[in-house]
Amino acid sequence: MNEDQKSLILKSSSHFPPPPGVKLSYGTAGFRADASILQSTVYRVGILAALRSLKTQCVIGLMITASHNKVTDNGVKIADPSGGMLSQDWEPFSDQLANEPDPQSLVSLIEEFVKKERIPFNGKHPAEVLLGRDTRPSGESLLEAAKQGISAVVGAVAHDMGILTTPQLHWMVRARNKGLKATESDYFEQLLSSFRCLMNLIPDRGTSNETEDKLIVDGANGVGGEKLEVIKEKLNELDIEVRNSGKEGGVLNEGVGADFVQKEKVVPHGFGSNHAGIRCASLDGDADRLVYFLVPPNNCSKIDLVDGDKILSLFAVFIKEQLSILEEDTKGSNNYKARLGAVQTAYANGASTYYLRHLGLEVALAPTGVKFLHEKAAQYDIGIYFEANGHGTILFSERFLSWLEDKNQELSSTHEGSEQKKAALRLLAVSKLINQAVGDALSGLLLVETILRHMGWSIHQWNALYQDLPSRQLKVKVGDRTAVVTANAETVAVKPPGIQEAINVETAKYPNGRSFIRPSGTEDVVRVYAEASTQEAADKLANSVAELVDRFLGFRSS
Ligand code: G16
Repeated sequence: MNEDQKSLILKSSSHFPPPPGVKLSYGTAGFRADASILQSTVYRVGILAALRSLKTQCVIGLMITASHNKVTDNGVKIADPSGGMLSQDWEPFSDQLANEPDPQSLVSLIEEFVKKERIPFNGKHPAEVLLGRDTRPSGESLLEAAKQGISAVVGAVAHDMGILTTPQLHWMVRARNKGLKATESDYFEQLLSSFRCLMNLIPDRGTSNETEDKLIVDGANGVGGEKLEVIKEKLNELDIEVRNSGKEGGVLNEGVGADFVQKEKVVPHGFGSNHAGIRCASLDGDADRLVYFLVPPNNCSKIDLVDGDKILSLFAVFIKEQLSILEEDTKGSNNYKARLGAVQTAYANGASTYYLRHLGLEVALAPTGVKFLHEKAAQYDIGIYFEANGHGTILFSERFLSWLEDKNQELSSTHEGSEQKKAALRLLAVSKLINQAVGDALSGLLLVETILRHMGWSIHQWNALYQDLPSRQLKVKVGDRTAVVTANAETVAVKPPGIQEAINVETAKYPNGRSFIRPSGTEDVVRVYAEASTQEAADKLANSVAELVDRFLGFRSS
């Protein structure tokens, strides 16, 4: 770094002093806090994005969103060259960068990091960053702060891609770095063409199709509803009604959206008894999560939740079916036994894990956070990962895809029109429809819709794949949530001392009882999860574990 560069950062950072007494951490999915204190953080993440681009010599993404959090919060996260989350070994530097109060020390910190990482500052490949934001009112000014941070690195270029879903930005970064077309219309085009390809391959089963025509989607009053309207305009094949699109004046994530629906298990605003029995879905604030639900006819405030675990299971059934068809072609010269695996977190309902294992899948457990699940899923030929909250996708390895392309070619000459050929085409279409960078509610929704039609299933039949064990999730406000430290993919609390033993005593009181605690990485709370054989028992267990958290860590007064 030369003197000009250092003085540029020194000068520009003086416009973005960090708020005194605030310590932020990169967390589960980037920095998140009340939007009013984020200018400095976002500015500094702008610098980080430019450095990451120089280091990797690739295009990097910077997304301004706080996803499921309340509308007054905001946040910022980085998309790496693959379109995935920021490499975890850069997280400690991002925390230091965000929290350094002194401008001169900030410059020294950057200089040392640049040296340590051998980041090239030779001007040959200037940094390039794609910027996106969700619909939060604070997004526009935070985006300006990000641009200032990026331009504090000499020669760096920022491209404002406008209001996007988080997965759209991740998709664009991945596409750009693969040398593919990467505009928003290319994204829609890829989704729609692969969706149509799958629809054209739906078998004629000769039996009645139970899939109901209409789908009603809760857009969380966020960007997802807006983008789904665009898809809807281009699709004649699906009858979609979007509610809570943000146009009706509702507040982002308030009584609406996938996080609300999945955690509270009640109908979102704008849905009621007139929707009983109809297939409904809910997106979260930046459309990286998707859950389905049913409003039952008798008790309209409670819903039947069809969560991320069930989406995973539906995808697993379909992929497994296609792989089995391909494996029937034993005469072909080019055969391959693909490794299909699933990745879940401790929040996965015990019944879902049992179901997936029974289906013959390997099931791995990862800590909460897409970055952890994605890494594990990438170890399979086809890895399906989902959090119960609806965040997930299907990853196809390059090796498997290249085998599949060859197989498809081989079948074109020998078995055109065969079931094997159709299975190969279906898997190729899925790999294009489902976002390979990150969980994506819009592409996930289109895949669910095609699979239901492929199977000829109603949402009731899908929901009946297995029966969830009753569960309950609670949040507890404490003085310092970092006092909770977990191990074994968050199934065991190792700190504060003694709390796990106390949780074990409570859990043992309930048949099929299971409970764990973990500090949230996106909100200032400790989360409690409990499941048991009845809802009453799950509620009691969750409440008693929440009381333990309170007893060990103390209530915060605010
Ligand atoms: C983010 C992460 C998810 C995680 C969720 C909740 O989702 O991407 O992997 O499950 O936060 O995390 P925590 O329990 O640590 O608060 P989103 O949709 O908010 O970006």
